[in-house]
Amino acid sequence: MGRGTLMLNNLDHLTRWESDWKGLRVVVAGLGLSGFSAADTLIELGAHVVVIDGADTEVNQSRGETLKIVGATDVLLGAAHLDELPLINGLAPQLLIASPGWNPRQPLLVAAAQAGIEIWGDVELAWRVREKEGRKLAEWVVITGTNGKTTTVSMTEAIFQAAGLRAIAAGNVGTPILDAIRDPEGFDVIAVELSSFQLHYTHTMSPLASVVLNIAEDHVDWHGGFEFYKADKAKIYERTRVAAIYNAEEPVVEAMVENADVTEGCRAIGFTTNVPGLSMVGVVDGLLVDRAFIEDRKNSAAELIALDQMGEVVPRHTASNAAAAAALARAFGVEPEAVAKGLSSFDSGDHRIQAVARRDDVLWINDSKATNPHAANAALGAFSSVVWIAGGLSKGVEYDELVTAHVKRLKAVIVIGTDTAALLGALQRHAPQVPVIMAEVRETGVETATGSAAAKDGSAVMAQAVKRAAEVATAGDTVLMAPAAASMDQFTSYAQRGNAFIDAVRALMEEETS
Ligand code: UMA
Repeated sequence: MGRGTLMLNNLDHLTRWESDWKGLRVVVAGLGLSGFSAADTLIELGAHVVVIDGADTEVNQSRGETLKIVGATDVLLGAAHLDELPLINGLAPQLLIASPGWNPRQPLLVAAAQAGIEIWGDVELAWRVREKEGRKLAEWVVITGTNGKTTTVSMTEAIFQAAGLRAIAAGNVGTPILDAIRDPEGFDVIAVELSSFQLHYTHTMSPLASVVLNIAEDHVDWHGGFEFYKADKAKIYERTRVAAIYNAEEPVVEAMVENADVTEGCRAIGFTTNVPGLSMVGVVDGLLVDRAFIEDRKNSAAELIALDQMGEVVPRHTASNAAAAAALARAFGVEPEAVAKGLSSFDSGDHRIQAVARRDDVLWINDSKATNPHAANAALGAFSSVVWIAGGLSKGVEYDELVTAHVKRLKAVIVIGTDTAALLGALQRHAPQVPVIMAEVRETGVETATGSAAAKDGSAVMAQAVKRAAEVATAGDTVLMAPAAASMDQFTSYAQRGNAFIDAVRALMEEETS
């Protein structure tokens, strides 16, 4: 490597915990889960860290105090700090760690890029400090996709644990990857869920196995276009060492593997809910089978699990996620018995096509996890006559395709959310005959006397939506709450939105019986 390259890329030597991080001047952008873990790690490593967050809230103040006590150089809270890069000990920063919520057009990130300062995410930092004397060095299997990431990462964790391995699910699923990395004992393997945001800021990761589950329009506003979103998702395959796993039913995903710069010797492995071809995991007669990781794969397949062992109803997308999780585990060397044990013990959790009640032959389904049109598409496709509760934060996506695909099954649409223009436009264009009922309660959090927003729990808006749905639903209909949008305009999370729906449906049932 020439001197010029060294100067431009002067952080290349930082590749393990014991590398020389001392005195490195770092700005950490964001004081949420990932920002806190990154700042805390860097301080422990001896770096000089300034943390910036646009929100001067009580939570951030208290987190900031904690970081100052352990040795942060400074913590800057409030919008005033978002435009200019701070000096650290009188000098320009050498590295900026961006939290996933920060898009690359933020002035601070633009300034860093223009000044030639490297920008990493917490995942890049975690990759570079994963090796530490005296700690077990974990393999990484990494998972992304528009939908199904959290289910698949949890299934993968369950399979690894069933195999007797020390394993954990981390990353976008909720446990920051740096927390998993810093576990004193270490892990045999970490199942890492990665969002497109995290992938954008990841540059040198070289996982054992990687998978893109599926691709559909999402987070377009953050990335500035669907093409950029896809390109960031595809980064997951770069430098993969053993198996680059793709959804064989989605040519776009397969093309990502074909174009990826993987490590020499890495295999492309497909997964499918159909009969698997050579080098694939798939389904034959209700059995999940492996035609990828067995010696005689040309002529035979190894049985992993009968799908009905995973539950009474196994929807197609669940079988698809199970196939992907099985492929990741098999790439690591897990035996078929452990795949079966892990998948049969796996509990898919709430808020995903979850039956809440059936009364007078009307089925009430909570699919709050449908935070984008692709996820809602799976839910809508499962029922024939639907009263659809939809709407929320649309994140810049289009609804035309979704409405066109399901117009025949829509009996009525109850619209919630504050950002309804895209959904209403699509309904007007493609489903003009379907009644659209607006939930008029517009709950977006209440300003309190102290100026802080009171918690928004959306219960009133959901109760109204459920009442309106009950007025139009008749025998044979399904009331489906699958908003195809994020929840944060009226609720605190998709889980809380789902719980508000469950509560409202139960309250309605009680009202009717009393
Ligand atoms: N902030 C600013 N300016 C900005 C954006 C954010 O100052 O322009 C500040 C906020 O005030 C806040 C902090 O940055 O204090 C929040 O950072 P963040 O939004 O990046 O969130 P974290 O708490 O660090 O959580 C992140 C992931 N969040 C996002 O990607 C938005 C979590 O995924 C993840 O679990 C966590 O890291 C640990 O890895 C959540 C998510 O919604 C579940 N993910 C999206 C999804 O799944 O669709 C991608």
